[in-house]
Amino acid sequence: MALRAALRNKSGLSSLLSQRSSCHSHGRVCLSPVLVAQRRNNSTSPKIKVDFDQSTGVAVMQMQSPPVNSLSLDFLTEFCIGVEKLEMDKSCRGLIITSNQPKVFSAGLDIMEMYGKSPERCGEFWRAVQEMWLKLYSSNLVTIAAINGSSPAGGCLMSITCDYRIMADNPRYSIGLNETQLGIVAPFWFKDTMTNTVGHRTTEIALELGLLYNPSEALKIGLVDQLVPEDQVLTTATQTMAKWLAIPDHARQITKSMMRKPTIDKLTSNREADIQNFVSFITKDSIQKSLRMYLEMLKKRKG
Ligand code: CO8
Repeated sequence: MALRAALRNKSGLSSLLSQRSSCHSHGRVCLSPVLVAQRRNNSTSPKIKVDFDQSTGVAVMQMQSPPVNSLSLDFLTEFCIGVEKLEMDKSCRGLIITSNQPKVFSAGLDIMEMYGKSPERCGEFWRAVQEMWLKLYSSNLVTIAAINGSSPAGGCLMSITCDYRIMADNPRYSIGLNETQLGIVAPFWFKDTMTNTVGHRTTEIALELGLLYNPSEALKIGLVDQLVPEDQVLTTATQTMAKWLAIPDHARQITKSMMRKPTIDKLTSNREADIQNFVSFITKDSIQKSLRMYLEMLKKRKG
């Protein structure tokens, strides 16, 4: 698949999309007919729905991959392409990420992508996870996570790459990096993103114990910025976005980059080694066994 091939390629999606979708003339980006059509309309792909309001410059991206928006390779590929398209559209300034699945923002990485797969496939998957993080953490857009359900592990990672987090005030929902509970280890860039959000000591405790926080606890430690009633998550995100967009883009973008660049550089300069680490770790028999037990536990809990 061409899109997956783009993720496999070190230059990532940027080159593919720039070849496919834009040309440069007199210093201005001109979009291909496909993108021009999408500027006016909402674009829908199977796992992601994007509503872009050109009058406000704000796009709402709804994750719609039942049952729990788990981050599979296909999901991540679509997601990255969606973000990249918005990033390339000069009229887009803000992105709100939310879920249209009941009770769940995202269940994190699709465990089935890490269980019983070949090393090659695991490597391809991990590159896509890295790509998602790089796209979001380095995005020039204002990014707001409208967390309208549980958000464990990779779902939490996705949330903490955003500039601001608004969560539904429902004690049944939880958020956190719970990797150790699965017998796996949050990679250094998950850890760094969490540390940048809530500080070193809180991250140390959270990661060692694989803690999942309810919304009040998450607010208390600064893992989310605001709690609102469930039916107000999206409207609050839209109102908050307007405040962020009142700041001149260039000043905000340079500030964001100043804050995040060292963390981003750490992964970009170690990307291949990080993929190798992931593949050799996840394909170990003992880790596969832990994942199997966790999957069984998920099924039993359901029953
Ligand atoms: N991947 C794949 N399938 C999943 C996942 C997942 N992450 N989460 C849930 N499912 C499946 C369930 O098994 C179930 O399948 P089925 O219908 O076939 O039985 C279905 O989705 C629905 O799940 P639930 O019935 O549990 O749905 P609920 O609405 O009751 O609960 C939750 C939703 C809270 C999201 C719950 O499903 C849950 O806790 N899921 C597990 C979340 C989790 O622990 N994710 C961790 C993924 S690992 C990760 O993101 C980072 C890994 C970093 C790797 C580092 C290695 C070096």
